[in-house]
Parts: sequence; structure tokens; C-alpha cells
Amino acid sequence: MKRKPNFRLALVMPVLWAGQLLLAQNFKGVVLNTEGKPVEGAEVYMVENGATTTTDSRGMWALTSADQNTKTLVFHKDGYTYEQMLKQAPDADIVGTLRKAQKSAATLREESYIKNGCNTVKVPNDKKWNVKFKISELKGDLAPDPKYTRRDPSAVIKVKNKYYMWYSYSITNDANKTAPWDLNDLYYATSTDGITWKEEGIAVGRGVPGSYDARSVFTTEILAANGKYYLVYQAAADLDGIYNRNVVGMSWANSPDGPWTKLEQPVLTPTYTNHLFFDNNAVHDPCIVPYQGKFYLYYKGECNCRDNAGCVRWCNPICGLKKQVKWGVAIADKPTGPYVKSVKNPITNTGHEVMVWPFAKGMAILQHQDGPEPKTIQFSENGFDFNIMGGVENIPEAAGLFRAPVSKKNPHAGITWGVGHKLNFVKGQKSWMNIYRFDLVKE
Ligand code: AAL
Repeated sequence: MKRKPNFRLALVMPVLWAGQLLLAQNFKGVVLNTEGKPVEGAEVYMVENGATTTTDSRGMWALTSADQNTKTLVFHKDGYTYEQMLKQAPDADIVGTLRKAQKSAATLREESYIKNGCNTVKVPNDKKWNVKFKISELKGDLAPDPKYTRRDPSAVIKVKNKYYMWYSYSITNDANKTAPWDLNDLYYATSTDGITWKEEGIAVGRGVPGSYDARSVFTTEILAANGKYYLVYQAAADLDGIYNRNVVGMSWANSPDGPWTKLEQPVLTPTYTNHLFFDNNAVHDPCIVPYQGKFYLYYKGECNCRDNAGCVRWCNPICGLKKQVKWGVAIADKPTGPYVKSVKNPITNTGHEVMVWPFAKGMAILQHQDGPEPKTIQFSENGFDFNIMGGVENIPEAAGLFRAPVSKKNPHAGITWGVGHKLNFVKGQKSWMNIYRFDLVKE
């Protein structure tokens, strides 16, 4: 049977096709190295739709998207760092610049552990560096109370004879909570002796629906600089941000008592790539330290295997470990950013919670767990290349350090006391958490 020509379709199709053409957007550009020379064979990845291409011999590339929204573009080639552009509008002259990657001291040590065995991890037994802590309970409003879950405290700072700390806060039995850091707000407390604390209430709350911090704000740190106060914290837009791709948000205030003003955009995001990279899944535990006239944002990265065949959870941890997480650092001229991730990332091979303080002309850190160098104290002359200096006994969990003046001689001046947190496991119920105090034990 002969089919009748469908005139309506014949009329509509070209219109639809032309409409799509109108909607389709072109992103084009060039990838250069830091000397301004074209980079051939660099990957260009459009995060929102997964479109990927490779630069030609002139470093040129082109990608199309079916909608008119801005896009996240990631540029990469082996031997270079990942560079990403957020909220890039369609354009024909997008210039991506690739910086050569460098191996940090911790990455070189990790390579040597892989080659020579994990029994080659050396922790010097040095009295000047070895540390030991003792833990005690807080009093007042922050005395342990199963009704409330208070966790991941910030550093403690002293402002006009009062100590201040900020922390993640939630009601333990909130039925909608999927983890202790889900559906959190940032609360703060003050004290005159560092032992008895008064809960002052909310400092920074979750954002309105649709915002990058709508689901939870948690795991915060405080920076006092230029007469202002800056809170950095993890922010989750939705449930995925609780376990995977979160961002780091920031709020600032003229007084530690607020009011706090949120920045419109996050200051840090994971490296949005499907390749294995130490922070391709999440950026956690942000902590900003003023250093050499700049602001160093240290953070813990988490790696996710995503589409990488054969990769095991946590991206193939070494030394038979179940989990390995590493830290990165991003540097800015101003506290509010923009923060640029270091070419030396990752800067540790172990990690979890970030505990960092300036000492002499360099930077000291505590490494807690999740890697081959747990319970160590480390030092770096330049803020990137950390070496193991000694061991740590009774390390506090998720410690917020009391911010003391920088010492030229005593590496422990930045860890004399502070606050940490404890998980109280209750079988068959939601576990709760409380904040405790830790003190350095002088030997
Ligand atoms: C902690 C931190 C981050 C994680 C979660 C809450 O140990 O590393 O803050 O997102 O667990």
C-alpha cells in the first residue's frame, strides 16, 4: 500500500531541526602550556554531558552542547595537572592553560613504598617532634548529651578574652538524616577557660532549596585575617554531596558572633574527572592557613573509581590498606579566593582530617589515618613537601587546634590544646557524637 506523504511532519521536522541547531552551542578554543605553546593530545572534557575531545597539533579543540547552559570544562594531559573552568559560556576563543605536574615528597615516598615494600615506612624517634595527647570531657552546654550530635570542630581562636569554636550540629534522632554529617548546620560556642562552653546558637545554616549548600553545611574551619573572620566548610546541595561530589563553601563576618555573609559561589570543588585522581570524588575538611603572604587552603581529597574498570574502592589503596585518602592544597592571594590547586597535589599519602599549623618558616601537620603513614607528625619547609618527623600517641580525632602565635623553635606550639570529636555507637539506634578537649602531654 502506498503511504500518503505526511505533510504535517514534513513541515514540522525542519522547524524542529532548525530549532535544535539554534539551541546547540559551540565551545571552541586552544590548550596552551605555561610558555604559551600549543599542547597537542590534551583531553577536553565537558562534565555536564560527558562530551570529550582531544586537541590537534595546533592545540585546537571544539565541542558542542545541545543546550544553552554554561558548562564545566576540564583540560588534562598526562604529566600536567587537571585544570577546570566552571560556568564557562559558549565561546569560540576559550584558552585553557596546562601546568606541568610535580611530585610532592609524599608522592615520591609512596612510590618507594610500592617498589620496596611497606615495611620501609620510617618514623624517626625524635624527642623534639614526638607527641602525646590526653583527652578530657567538656563541661557546660557542650558536655556529652546523646540528644545532640556535635562533631568536626573548627580550630579554637581567642578573641578579647573569649575562646570561640564552630562545629557541625544536628539533632541525633532526626529521622531524615542518613549520616551524622547529613542535614547539619554550623553552630558555635564560647568559653573563658576552654573547658566549660556556652552554645551560642547557629552561625551558618543550610541554603535555600536549589542552592549549593541546601542539604547540609558541615566540617568547618575558622580563619581570622585582615580584621575579618572566614568560615570554610563542606557544603552539599543534595544527598550525593553527603557522600560524593560536595563543594567547599565560605561565609565571612566582621565579628566572630556574625552576622555571616555567604559567598555566592563555592571556593573549591572536586576535580571533575572520570580519571583516577586523589580528589575526583570529594573535597573534605577544608582548613585555611595564612602563609607567606598568601592563603593556603589545605583539604582532604577522596578518590572514586567511577568508570575505571578493575579499580577497587578508594582507588587502589597501597600497603594492603582498606582505605587511603590524601590531602591537597589550593592557594589564593585573598581569603575569599580564587583558590588555585597546587601542581604538587596530592601533598600527603595518608590523611583524613586536616590538622595543620605554621611552624618556623614552614608548615607542620598531623597525619591520623587512611594511608601508610598514620599517627605521624610531619614538617615541610615550603607548605607542600612534607617529611615524617616523629610519632603521635593518642591522636585526637578531627582535631581543631588552638591557634597560638607561630613559634620559631617549638614545633608543638601550634598543638598545645584543642578540641576533637568522638563517635558514640548505640546498637540499633542512630549513633551520636560529642566534642572533647585534648591537651599536649609534656614528657
Ligand atoms: C569526616 C570528614 C568529612 C566527611 C565526613 C564529615 O571524617 O572527613 O566530614 O564528609 O566524615
